[in-house]
Amino acid sequence: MKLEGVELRRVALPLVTPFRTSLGTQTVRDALLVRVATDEGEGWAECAAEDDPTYSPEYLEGAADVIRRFLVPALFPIDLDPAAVAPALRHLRGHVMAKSAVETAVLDAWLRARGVSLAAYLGAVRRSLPVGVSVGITDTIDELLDTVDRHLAAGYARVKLKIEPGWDLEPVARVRETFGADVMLTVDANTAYRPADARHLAELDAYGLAMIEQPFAPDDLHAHARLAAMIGTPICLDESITSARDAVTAIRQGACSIINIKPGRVGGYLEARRIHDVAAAHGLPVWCGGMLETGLGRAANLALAALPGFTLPGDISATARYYERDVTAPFTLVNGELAVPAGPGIGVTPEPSDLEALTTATEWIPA
Ligand code: OSB
Ligand code: MG
Repeated sequence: MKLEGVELRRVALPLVTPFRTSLGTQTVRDALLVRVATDEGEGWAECAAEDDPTYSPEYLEGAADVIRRFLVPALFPIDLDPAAVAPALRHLRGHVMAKSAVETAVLDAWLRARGVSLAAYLGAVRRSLPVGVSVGITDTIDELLDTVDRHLAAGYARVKLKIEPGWDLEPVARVRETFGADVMLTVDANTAYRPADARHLAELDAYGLAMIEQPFAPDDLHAHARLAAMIGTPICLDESITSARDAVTAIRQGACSIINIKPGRVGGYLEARRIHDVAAAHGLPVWCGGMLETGLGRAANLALAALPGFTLPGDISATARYYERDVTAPFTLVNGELAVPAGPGIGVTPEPSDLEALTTATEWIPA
């Protein structure tokens, strides 16, 4: 397969409610979409990078620049197949989110041309999945309880509360006390704590959490391992894991017993599958994280989350939890589950009128 050109498209999707985490507040998802044109047809993907380099060192304009300036030119000369993309980009350091978007668009085009779904290609074993919801920090506990109540009524199988110093024990206690012991509840700190907070975090043990996600800095595996040794709640890593090698290192150090796999954060769906495989080999459960994806990223994440080791519900919520209008047809919960797209490639394509309405800029990178 030969690459003929790449379109980069900026879209802006207003969120139905602001999403506040320890990293900041988001009201709009500005996303970068990638469309590859090849001699065998086209493919789509979305880049996980956000406007600002807060969750990750990558950011949207930087991702667009590295794709335009380095990634696409490195792919023009080669005979493309999904497994050839990462090796062709290996001499370029970092930029895993940009690389993931390009690889996924190639994967979509290649699978589409062969009539194979991403789910089948990756080794999916389920056709629909129970999913979770990530709940931002709110101004009041009452507002949090209302939000959680709505999500549980909608059928979500797991609720994740964003926490930060000053918004942790009390909201968690109130949610647990209000909704009972049977709700699968987790927390995500997005690196907001310091190692000296370990004793405070250990108090979360009282609330039967299924995990605490990424309390400390991405590069501080040691602090996570020390916390793991002093609390009963399982530690899950998100920001710390950017490759299968990172995953093995973290597991060996005892820094986590669960991994949040986000394809963008690890360089793509093929590396994501490798992390799934090494986690399974070590007996660790994994789940699919989210980056407030549009329907393009959501479709692909559902395919990944249908692999057998994804035994915990992912941050893959219904479209209505994020957006009133998306670039694809909406994903809806049916009996608390989302269907895994079964069509060729990622299984969805943008709806032309929605795509046009949400687009803020486009750019064509010719061969
Ligand atoms: O830490 O998991 C995170 C969104 C943006 C950046 C980081 C994270 C998140 C979420 C939302 O928690 C997950 C979703 O897409 O529903
Ligand atoms: Mg997280």
